[in-house]
Amino acid sequence: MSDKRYEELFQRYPENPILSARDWPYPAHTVFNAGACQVGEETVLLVRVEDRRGHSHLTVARSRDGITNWRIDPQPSFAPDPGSPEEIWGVEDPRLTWVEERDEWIIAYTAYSPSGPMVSLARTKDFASFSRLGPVMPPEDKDAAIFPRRIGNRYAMIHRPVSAGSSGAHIWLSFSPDMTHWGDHHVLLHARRGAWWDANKIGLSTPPLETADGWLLLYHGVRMTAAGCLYRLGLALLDLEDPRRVLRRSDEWVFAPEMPYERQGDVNGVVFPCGWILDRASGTVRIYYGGADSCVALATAKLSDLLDYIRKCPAPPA
Ligand code: BMA
Repeated sequence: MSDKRYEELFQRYPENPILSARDWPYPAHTVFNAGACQVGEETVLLVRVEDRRGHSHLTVARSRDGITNWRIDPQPSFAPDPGSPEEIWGVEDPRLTWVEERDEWIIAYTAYSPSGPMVSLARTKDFASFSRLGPVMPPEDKDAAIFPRRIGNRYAMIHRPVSAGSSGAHIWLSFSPDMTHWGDHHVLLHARRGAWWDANKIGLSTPPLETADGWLLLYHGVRMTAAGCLYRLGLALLDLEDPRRVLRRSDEWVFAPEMPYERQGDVNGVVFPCGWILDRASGTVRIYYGGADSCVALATAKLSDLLDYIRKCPAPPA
């Protein structure tokens, strides 16, 4: 059984960042926070691109090895729908889930409406054409992802609502019979308080990953400091058949801004993964993350190391 130290849990790709605005085939301010998935022999990233108005859209980048030789769509692949007031200020931070029973990818993304950010869903079979399922959570809500299969007979979604006057932003779990109507809302993980790295504001990073031990979650904690926010990552494990049950949660962060491309950019001190891809043959997970809201970077980890780590973490208080 491996007992990896913090420094050994994740390995950054030495030539990070793997994508930045310089690589873009059309004018872009920054590229970051990409959803990720494997489609046949190719890695597909759905990259958040911010234009020089400050509005974001999503563009597909494809690569055979998931690291180099990206083929980037020559124009925005998924742009805000001019007919949807919900996305008038852009579409951001997509999380991709293959839903086998529907034979399609479901994209959970942040629609930036003048009333605040909210959760919308779209679907695609090929990342060439997309259709919208529409807004599913009103503002303020973001950091959402769908589970790959029904729990019981319902779809399940993780998301992060923020309500005025609440004592923090927490991660929630909701259910739906049809992917459109969502209810049975539960708080899944509370932001901690005080000095903790994940005090006051947390959110899901990558979609839940099904493992024999449970649903593995990677989430971000936001530490407010006098110099700004620090976005760091922790792990949690949910019961496979009843994901409302949190089995484990890391006390310490497992990944944090350390490299120059994570520490310095449009927003300093941010690592923000929206996608991870498990290669079942090698047991390696590739984590694609935004660095400082200014680039896309890659880190890898062994799934067995992450599971060994989280198994040793405490069960949260009942
Ligand atoms: C969050 C999201 C992310 C962003 C992060 C740091 O609230 O909006 O898109 O990367 O802040 O700026």
